Amino acid sequence: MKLFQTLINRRRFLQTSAAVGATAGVATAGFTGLNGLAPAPEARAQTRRGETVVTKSICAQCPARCGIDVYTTDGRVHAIYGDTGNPIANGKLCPKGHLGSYFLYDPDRFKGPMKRTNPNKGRDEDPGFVPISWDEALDMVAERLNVLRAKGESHRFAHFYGRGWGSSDAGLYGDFGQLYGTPNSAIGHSSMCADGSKKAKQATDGNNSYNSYDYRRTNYLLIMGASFLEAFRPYNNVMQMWGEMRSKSPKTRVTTVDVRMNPTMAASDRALYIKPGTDGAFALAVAHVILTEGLWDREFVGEFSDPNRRFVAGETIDADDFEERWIHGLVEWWNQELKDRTPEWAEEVTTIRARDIRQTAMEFGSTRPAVALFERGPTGHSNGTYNGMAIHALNALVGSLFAEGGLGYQMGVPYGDLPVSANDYTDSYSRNGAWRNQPRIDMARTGRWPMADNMMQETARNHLAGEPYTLDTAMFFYTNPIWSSPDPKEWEEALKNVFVIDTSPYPGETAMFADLVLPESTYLERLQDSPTYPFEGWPMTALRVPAVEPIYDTRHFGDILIGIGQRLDGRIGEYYRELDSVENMLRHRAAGFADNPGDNGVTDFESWKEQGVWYQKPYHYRYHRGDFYRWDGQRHSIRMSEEEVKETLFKTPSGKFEVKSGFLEAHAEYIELELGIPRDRVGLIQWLEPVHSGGDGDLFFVTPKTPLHAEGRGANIPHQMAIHQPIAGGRGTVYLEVHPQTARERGIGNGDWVRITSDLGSIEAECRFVAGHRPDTIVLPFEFGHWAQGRWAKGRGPGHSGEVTRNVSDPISGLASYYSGKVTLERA
Ligand SMILES: Nc1nc2c(c(=O)[nH]1)N[C@H]1C(S)=C(S)[C@@H](COP(=O)(O)OP(=O)(O)OC[C@H]3O[C@@H](n4cnc5c(=O)[nH]c(N)nc54)[C@H](O)[C@@H]3O)O[C@H]1N2
Ligand SMILES: Nc1nc2c(c(=O)[nH]1)N[C@H]1C(S)=C(S)[C@@H](COP(=O)(O)OP(=O)(O)OC[C@H]3O[C@@H](n4cnc5c(=O)[nH]c(N)nc54)[C@H](O)[C@@H]3O)O[C@H]1N2
Ligand code: SF4
Ligand SMILES: [Mo]
Repeated sequence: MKLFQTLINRRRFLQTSAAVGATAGVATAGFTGLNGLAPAPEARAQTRRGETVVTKSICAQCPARCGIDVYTTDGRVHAIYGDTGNPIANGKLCPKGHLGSYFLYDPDRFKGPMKRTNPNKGRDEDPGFVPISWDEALDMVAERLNVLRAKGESHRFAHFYGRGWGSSDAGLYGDFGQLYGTPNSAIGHSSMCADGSKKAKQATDGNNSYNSYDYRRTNYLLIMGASFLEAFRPYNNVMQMWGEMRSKSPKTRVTTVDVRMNPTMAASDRALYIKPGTDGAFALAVAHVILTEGLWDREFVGEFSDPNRRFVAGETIDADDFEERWIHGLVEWWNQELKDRTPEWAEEVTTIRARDIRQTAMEFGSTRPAVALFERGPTGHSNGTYNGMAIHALNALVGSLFAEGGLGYQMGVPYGDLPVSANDYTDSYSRNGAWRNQPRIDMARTGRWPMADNMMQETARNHLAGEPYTLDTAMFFYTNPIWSSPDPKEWEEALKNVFVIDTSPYPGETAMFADLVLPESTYLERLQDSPTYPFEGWPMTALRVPAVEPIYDTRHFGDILIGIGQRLDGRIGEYYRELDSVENMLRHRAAGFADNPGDNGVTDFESWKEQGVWYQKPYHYRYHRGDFYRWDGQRHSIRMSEEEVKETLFKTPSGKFEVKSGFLEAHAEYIELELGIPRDRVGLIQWLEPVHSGGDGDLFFVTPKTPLHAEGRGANIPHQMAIHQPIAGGRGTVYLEVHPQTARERGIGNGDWVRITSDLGSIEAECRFVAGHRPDTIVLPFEFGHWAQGRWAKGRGPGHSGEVTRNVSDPISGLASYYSGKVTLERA
């Protein structure tokens, strides 16, 4: 295709080779060869072995953010290993991490900014990209934005992002929105990712966040719908923790609840197959047994005033008889919900045998410390928030929150301030312009989705309906909704008449609809901060240091945004001129380390660059026998008052762990309307039937992540796919995993080509028998079925799972219900 032909013009080539020469310090035969030109004579004559430089950087293929040592010889990256000084990597990487150089040398990469010449957009339309200079490209964006703002329509500009890293990219959005004047800076992809678990935590303990975990000292792990050995964050590290947990004494016992046989199920002590969408019922029954068997942590939960009293199935208790300690609403929860949630009841709902539920509950309740964790499995359904809350409440019942061997929340990084404050650069339009009265295009945080942080998947349909308005210009960073969203055809329609700016280095599906491509440098070419995702709780921030100068005419997203800002009219331009560059920002951020030296000696920008990471142990908070303690610099000795606990740990209205959620009660009317729960009951953690989408389908359809898959981004890496091939299918095909009985009932044989159909459409795949899955659930790994993204990514399918997945979401968290779809299966 014309599109993928080398688009470097002569000027760009000269810039490129000069830059590479500068990094390597020598003219290199290897690199110039890439551009198809004859190597310089000195280089050809060179006989000594190339010098290898090791750069500390950060892998960018998944949210684990592992520290990497990048080995560069004569300007070419040839090896990537785990950084021994990085606490997540500990010198190791997952298989994807080692393959990072393929992202750098991907032949399908955009080589510089491009402008679309074909006004028609569609899967079969060649965009007709032609190269332009960065100045032209940035001027073009600024001009559009200035015109919109002058018309009072700045809200019709939206930023969208997926994998943001830190203060030097996604961290720039808030100020941009406030200065320029748009509520849509930025719309993140979290509602297409894993917001369900965050909301379940916000609703119960007030922290809108994933957890940090103290696996090394955990003695029991209950894993529900999280792919611990394939995806759970931080992936490389949790695999290492698995090794520690399973070889220490006492060995951490593991029960896993999933809908299919995945590596975690296979490696666990007990694997329980649950009917999709029913995890809440299982967790409620476990809670029921913990209470009836008297296994709860009395110092955390509270106790009966009369020690002879007990929780008895079906019998209410008197509020006066039980004194609640750090839990709010337990008596009501028991009386109105839990007392009837017996294992026998749960067996009917979940299909898991009552005696397995009881046994799991007995083990979980009698082993300390014990942790219950979950991710997209239980939450990717219409009842996802309640499912998550029920699982998370198990941690409270056994006193694991902030405890040794339990779970906590990630501490922030003591960054220095930026050189300038955006507040000093506002004008009357940014302060009072009409945009202030406009909702976000996705309607998140409005009456439509009052509790959701983002609703990216609603954008396309809102734009198409003109409700609340239509978009004029949309800029995408590290997200590709035209492929990864549920029902992506909505996006294909919508983006036909929006001016689209994509910053992807790769020709993904969204880029194929772009009017302007401003390609970012790949992760091995850019400088970028990267504070950790929730990990062990203590603060940590890594630095991505370029291993090579950009090999093409690309820039870091932060610098692209600053470049646009500098070209905007009025005071905004001044602000971005003062901010100057990503490097300048990061130098100011690192100034915060002077008073907070890292455990590895990092005190400033230079030492941060050298070590690749700043961190400071330990975690500051600890729950112990009924009280919370704070770190005094030597030990956890400062007992925290109830007010301090409420401010820092349980950020709920009651300052306690809420099994009757004040957060949900504040939205009672909405929840009643959307989910049909009587208003006075919405706060209680409860069983709610899932609503499945997809029409008359008789099979559940699940599209999980695999170890060699990197969200939608790894599909054009031939080595990743080659290693994948035996498990998931390789070139030109993808395996749909089907229970043999399910297949035979439909006349389908192992290896047959099959069609998966929902009320939205059909996709095809190759059938593969997997006797380990539930017979009512078929499994297609996510990441296959691209129609763009590069020459190796295309044509493996055909069709991608999103195309048969309805765009429906949990009304509370807003998480797209990726795992609630039903389909039919037949021979193709
Ligand atoms: N290798 C790899 N790791 C990654 C990523 C990646 O792309 N590749 N991406 C990262 C990202 S963005 C995210 S959001 C996380 C996601 O991390 P996870 O949520 O752990 O990943 P999923 O693959 O969605 O796995 C969810 C599991 O839930 C199961 N499941 C589906 N429905 C149900 C159900 O109703 N009940 C139960 N109990 N189980 C169910 C699926 O079979 C699957 O095993 O992973 C991160 N880590
Ligand atoms: N059916 C189904 N769909 C799913 C899921 C599922 O389990 N099943 N999982 C969901 C989940 S958990 C997530 S997180 C989303 C992820 O989906 P998205 O939000 O779309 O995120 P990515 O796949 O990270 O984004 C891919 C885009 O980033 C570009 N890109 C790659 N590297 C870079 C870079 O260095 N810089 C820039 N600027 N861009 C880059 C790629 O070319 C591509 O355009 O998908 C969701 N979609
Ligand atoms: S776990 Fe994620 S960040 Fe770490 S090496 Fe693998 S892909 Fe890279
Ligand atoms: Mo995600």
